[in-house]
Amino acid sequence: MMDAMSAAMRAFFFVLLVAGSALAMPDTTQVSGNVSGVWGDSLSPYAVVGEATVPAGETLIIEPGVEVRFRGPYHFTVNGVLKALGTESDSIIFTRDSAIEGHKWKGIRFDSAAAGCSLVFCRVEYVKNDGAYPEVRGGAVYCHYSSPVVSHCALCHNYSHNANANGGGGGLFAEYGSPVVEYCHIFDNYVDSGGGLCTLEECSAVFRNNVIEDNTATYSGGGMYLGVRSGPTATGNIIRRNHCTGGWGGGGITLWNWYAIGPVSKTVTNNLLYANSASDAGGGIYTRYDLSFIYNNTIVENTASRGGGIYVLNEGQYLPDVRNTIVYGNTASSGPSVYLDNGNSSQIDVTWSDVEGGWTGTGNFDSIPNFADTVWFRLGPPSRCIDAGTSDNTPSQDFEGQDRFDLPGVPNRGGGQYPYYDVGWDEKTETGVVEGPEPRASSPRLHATIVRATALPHGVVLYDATGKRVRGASGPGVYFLTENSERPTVHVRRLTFVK
Ligand SMILES: [Ca+2]
Ligand SMILES: [Ca+2]
Repeated sequence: MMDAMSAAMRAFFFVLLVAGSALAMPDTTQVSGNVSGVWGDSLSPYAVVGEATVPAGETLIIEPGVEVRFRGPYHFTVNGVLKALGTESDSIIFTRDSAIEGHKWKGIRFDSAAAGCSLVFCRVEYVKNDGAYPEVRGGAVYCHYSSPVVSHCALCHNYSHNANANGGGGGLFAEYGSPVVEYCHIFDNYVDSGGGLCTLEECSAVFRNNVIEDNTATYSGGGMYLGVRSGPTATGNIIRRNHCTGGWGGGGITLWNWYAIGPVSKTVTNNLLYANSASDAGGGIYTRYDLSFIYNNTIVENTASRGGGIYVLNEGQYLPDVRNTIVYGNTASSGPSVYLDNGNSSQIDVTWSDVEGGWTGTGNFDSIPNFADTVWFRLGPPSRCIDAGTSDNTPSQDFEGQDRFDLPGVPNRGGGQYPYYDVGWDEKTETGVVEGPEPRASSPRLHATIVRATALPHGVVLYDATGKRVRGASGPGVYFLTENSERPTVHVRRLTFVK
């Protein structure tokens, strides 16, 4: 009798176990090895159970709504063509399969990939690279002799770090080639150099209109590290609340070359660097033997020990060229605005700029910028920065694509010609976008966070695309949220609800 009951109970539990397994993995498609063709929503999620490669000569197209979930430390290597083309209302997710350490993966790695690769409306997260050099390089995306377009993506929660500080590029690492990263939200990455983005070698990447925030670098460049021999362009980016905890420093951006190599220029224009910090040098920008064009940036409220705004090390060779830039409200025990290392043998050219504490150079001045708000740092009248810049090689549009403008009633104190460029990343216009407290609908392109959410976290307030408060997401669409209803412009995020 006892034996019979035990057998019955064993059978009962066996049935439960089978049912449980089926529920845990509904309709999963397992993939590994060479992959190509089309991955569609109907077979999603795709579980990656081994190394996966898009071979040379092959193409993999991933359709909107697909989830690619990794079950181990596998590389997703692209030698051929990868087109992961999500949409604003239905993104593509690359992530670990479950929230365990063993499911962190090795990232999307473009290695001599063919032309035409692109990631659009993708979320790429929970990559962990901690091996030896060079394997450790890159978080979400790594590019080696490859030039993909990465657009409207969230690149977050990635890790690239080892004991020798060889890691970098939590969002993207590029060497050689010319990738484009635009309209992305790059946040909460932890690396050695370049918390958000990193370039080295002969790389002419373009990084534009991204929000790069809350990243950490242990060695250099909390937001970006634009390194030796590379000549990228960074324009129109918000770079805020990034940190460098050791090494050289550079809370916001590190720009470095090496004097033995000869001049290689980087272009850094129309960026906002706000509230970044470095434990040692360069709260906003750290520059080292680098001839960079640093035009029309707004560098405010960054902190460091040396050089709250900008730190310079170059022994007088290859001077950074700063124009039309605001350096204000930064703090450091030595050189709150600008610090020249090596007993002042280092030098920097600064002209047509508003530098707190003053700085020698044509057109420079020291005047409270009189910002209209503390999120977008737009200029409010009667800011001294209006019509006070130069048009000499500086960008003819501001961070939000507005043409430079001659504001009536303001004297032209700049060095260039009509329409008289402003100093800083913003051009003050009469009829432009909403100034001040309602930026949500005015610059939506700057917010590209894509989340899969069915319920709002506690304390979050949701707005629709017109700025009207809504009680809940009724379906797919674009929404904005704040995490603090008392200061609704401080933590604005754009949400795209999918499915
Ligand atoms: Ca102007
Ligand atoms: Ca403007």
